[in-house]
Amino acid sequence: MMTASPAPFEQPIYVVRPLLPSLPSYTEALKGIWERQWLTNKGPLHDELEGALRAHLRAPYLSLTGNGTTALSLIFKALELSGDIITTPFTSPATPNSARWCGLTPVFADIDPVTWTLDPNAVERAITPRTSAILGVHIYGMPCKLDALQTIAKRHRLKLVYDGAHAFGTEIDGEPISQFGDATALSFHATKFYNTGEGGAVATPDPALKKRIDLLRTLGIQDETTVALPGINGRMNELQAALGLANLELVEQEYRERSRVAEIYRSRLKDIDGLSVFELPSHVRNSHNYFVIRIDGSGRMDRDRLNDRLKAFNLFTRRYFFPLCSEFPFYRAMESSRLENLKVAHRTSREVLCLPFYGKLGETNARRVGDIVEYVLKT
Ligand code: T4K
Repeated sequence: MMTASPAPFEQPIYVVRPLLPSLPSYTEALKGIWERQWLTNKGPLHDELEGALRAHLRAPYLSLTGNGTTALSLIFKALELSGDIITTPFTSPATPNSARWCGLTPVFADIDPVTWTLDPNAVERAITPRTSAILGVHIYGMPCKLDALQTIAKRHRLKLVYDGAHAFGTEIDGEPISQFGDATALSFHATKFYNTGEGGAVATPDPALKKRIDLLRTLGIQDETTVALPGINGRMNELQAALGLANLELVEQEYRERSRVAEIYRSRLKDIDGLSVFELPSHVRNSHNYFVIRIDGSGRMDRDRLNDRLKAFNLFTRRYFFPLCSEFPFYRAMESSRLENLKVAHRTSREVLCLPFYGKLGETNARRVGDIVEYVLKT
């Protein structure tokens, strides 16, 4: 057992740092943009990235968007959803808020205690004649219960949408996650495993839906005089696409580095009372977007105290996702937000903590993080 206090980090260590190409390689890519003077509206880099990501993710069809929230909104509009959409409260505000923004009512259902994704039984209980869709979240890259949700959606003639913001590169038995359901939204925000600064995409197995998304993301403009749909501006621009192309070259190395950090965390944190690591099943390829631990209260310290005490070591962990979306003032009063309805989600949101997780953290710093977490929890 460690007794001497580990030294704090000299610089703040954040939960994530964005993947970035070298500045010279990015400025090289910018030269072409300057020469062409073509900044947005389906420029050549946009189209190149769309094709490259489709191939990389083995997505049947893929449309780039300005961010993940817009990707979700475009899906809801393209599917012409109305009424209620059943979703999880254990997620980013982006998930229910994008639905609400599109005139839908998010109805919260509880999560499964092991996968922390939507519990299919809870979903089925929440279905009413007002329900038009199910919105599952592959939280931390953990796939939703795909077969069960598909069966329910089919039985009740509902659309099935996935929020795959954390699931870049997630595969199940070698099958890419982006082919399931009617459509999957991806986020390429700076804090995601793969980023374009701000950015996102819609992946779908349906070519007709891809066509509608493409039209909706560009204000519905078909040609100079035809506006076919009441769309919005959901585009990605050329500067983002250039960053995306450069970052795509780096994802394999980033994945290896994050795998190494994850191994170090696992071995450093395995014998601490009350701490467990959130693990994905072996048939799932981890997206390595977050490294999540659970502090279940059986040890010496609760999650919030740990999160606070780590700050003294210049370590800034995050409580994704606390509070639950159902606790937000504008959702709190809904019937589905009642605590009795969301017991598993409520407990989970009070026990999870995301540790710093990015390739540049490096092995030495990962060991230091492990030492500090162990020290704080054991003293
Ligand atoms: N669905 C799910 C399940 C999501 O998690 C998200 C986004 C979405 C949908 C929507 O996708 P987008 O529309 O965003 O594409 C962050 C992100 O803003 C948000 O994208 C993300 N989820 C959410 C989980 O996390 P914050 O408020 O925690 O970010 P912030 O600014 O506190 O950053 C966290 C840490 O990252 C900082 O302490 C330092 C580091 N950082 C951050 C930025 C922005 C950097 O080092 N560089 C940066 O540029 O929300």
